[in-house]
Amino acid sequence: GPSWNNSTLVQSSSVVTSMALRSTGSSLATTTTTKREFFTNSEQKEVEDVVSFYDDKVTQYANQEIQTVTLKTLLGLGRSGSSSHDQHQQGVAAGDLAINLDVARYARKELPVRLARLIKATQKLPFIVGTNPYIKRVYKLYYDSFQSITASPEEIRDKDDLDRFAALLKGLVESHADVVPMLSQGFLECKKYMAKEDIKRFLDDMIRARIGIRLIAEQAISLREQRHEHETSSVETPHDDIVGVVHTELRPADLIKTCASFVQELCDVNYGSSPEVVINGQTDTTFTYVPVHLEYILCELLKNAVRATVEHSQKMGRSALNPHGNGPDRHHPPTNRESGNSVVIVNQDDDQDVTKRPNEFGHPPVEVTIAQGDHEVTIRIRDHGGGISREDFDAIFDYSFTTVKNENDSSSEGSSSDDSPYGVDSIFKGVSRLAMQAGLGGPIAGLGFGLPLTRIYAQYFGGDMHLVSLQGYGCDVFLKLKQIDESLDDLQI
Ligand code: ADP
Ligand code: K
Ligand code: MG
Repeated sequence: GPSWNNSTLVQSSSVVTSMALRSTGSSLATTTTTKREFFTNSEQKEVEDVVSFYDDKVTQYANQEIQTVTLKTLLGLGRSGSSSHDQHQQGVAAGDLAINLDVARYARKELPVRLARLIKATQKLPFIVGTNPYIKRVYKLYYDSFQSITASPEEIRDKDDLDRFAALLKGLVESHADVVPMLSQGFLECKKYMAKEDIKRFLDDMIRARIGIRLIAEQAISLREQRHEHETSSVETPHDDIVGVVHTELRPADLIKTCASFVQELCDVNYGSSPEVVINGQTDTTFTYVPVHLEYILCELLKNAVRATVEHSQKMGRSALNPHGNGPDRHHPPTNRESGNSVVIVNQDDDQDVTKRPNEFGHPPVEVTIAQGDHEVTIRIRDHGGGISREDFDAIFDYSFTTVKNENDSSSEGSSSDDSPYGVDSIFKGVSRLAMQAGLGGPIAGLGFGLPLTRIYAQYFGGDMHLVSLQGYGCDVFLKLKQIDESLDDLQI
């Protein structure tokens, strides 16, 4: 394919630095350029040939077919015999080493292939995009992970081998924690070098691949951890309802509550106040799902909802002193609460409508409604944050689109560019700095990745997500999640 952006003349020292990094995965240096020299296309081709020599191993792996696995097999439920429920009870309760070894061996064989494909896909980005420090860091992470796994023993024969391999995977998964903010910042800086649709295609593919890679790795890690827990506990295993990455008795209300508290705190830090979150509907619902996926989705959607609510309050002039402001909500009586914010669960029979009353800060609550269908669970996240303007609406699912103002937006045209297009300084500026400092969960908004990522996660197991904007009033987000235990045989990882 067209590896490099043909129309772009590239600075030579950037080329060499970048090539070295790409081929050896050696330590990440930012592109420092002292003088300008340019490569022609044919010279670029020569460099490319040199690189391909070093990349032989990656190529060899990338050319292998991906071996998808059903979720059932990945969870170690694929062995013949009793029903899948009994199977996973047995699998976990017995700490079945054979099953765990199967999963680990599969991971050992499959992960390098999938990582190699990600590496190749990243190499095919327009050359100038590949020189971006953030993209390079992501590239290096994948390259290093590929190297570590392929350098680890191929055979996984016993418990010790398995433990060693799982520990390796655990370290790798942790090292990848910041990939999403890095990709976000990288592509924000590169948006003038690539068509929007190409960025979207690349990131959609990359993120889907990443979800698969993580599921495989986390499953290998978690089966081992559960076995350890079981071995050390003298009584019945406490985690019959957890099969590695999957939880068979997941209570959305509990997870919503945890995420809401976390997001409220984030909101308090950013804005000095936050709305209540009311959880209602079928709050006793439990279903089978991957908790980390649902947690990610809920946090992103709640962050959007609380941010819209608080910013809309500010716009309407609602405040602690004037909770009803001059906006359309003035007829609502204030909530009669003692102090601070809370998460309230309203039973479905409770007719007391707390879902619209502003708290003492003037923020109407965010309402999260749980509905249990026959084959799916639907979660509706409703805010009174003013909705989305028509101009913005078509863009909200684009990567990096955000209405958060970033004064250091390095993607703006006409920025001084006497050296590299990505000043070394840009690493320490803007949104990304916030993202890195905020740690888990990142900033409340500003990466522009929340909605597109959330939809990919929702769709990964056959669910979906829709956002409806009532402009001037608020948003409803409908999250439909399939009962994944009904389609374990069909879900391909
Ligand atoms: P970010 O939150 O980082 O800006 P997202 O992809 O999560 O990125 O959202 C993109 C944009 O969509 C937001 O910047 C905001 O303008 C708009 N948006 C998303 N959810 C809501 C909501 N519930 N109410 C109003 N606007 C929203
Ligand atoms: K977006
Ligand atoms: Mg968001």
